[in-house]
Amino acid sequence: NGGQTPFQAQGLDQGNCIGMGLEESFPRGFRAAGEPFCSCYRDNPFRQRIAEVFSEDGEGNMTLDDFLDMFSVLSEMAPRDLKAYYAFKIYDFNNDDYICKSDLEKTVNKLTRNELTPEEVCLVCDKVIDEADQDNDGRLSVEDFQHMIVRAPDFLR
Ligand SMILES: [Ca+2]
Ligand SMILES: [Ca+2]
Repeated sequence: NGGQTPFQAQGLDQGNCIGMGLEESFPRGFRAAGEPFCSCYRDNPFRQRIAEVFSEDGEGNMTLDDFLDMFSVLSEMAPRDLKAYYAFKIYDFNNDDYICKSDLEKTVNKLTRNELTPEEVCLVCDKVIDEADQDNDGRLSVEDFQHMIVRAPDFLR
């Protein structure tokens, strides 16, 4: 009896029950298509924000359609303009259609996983706005942003 798993050792078939529950929570084809995507999505510091942007109610409660939209935008195949559009929405934390300095600070903090000091973050944000702000209004419009990512594609990753 040396080959028993901890589950079997407890006398119940618990391992199998748990496995079946997980299996049924996703439709089979959908789960297979989403699997590699889900594993990188789980580590994404923007996970909550992405869910907010793509959910119809804006609060992160995603329907299957929302999820499929998100999946197609985040996939390798999506056109760059489309990715840029959604990246802009994700970084525009207060939804006012501009990326201002405080939006950018949140973005930089997430991108760097809070490894920079507040002073460094401030410096980076000033530099980004300085370089990308085409019309000098101190904030980034979609046009400013698209100009920026042509030069700094890291923001789309
Ligand atoms: Ca904003
Ligand atoms: Ca601007």
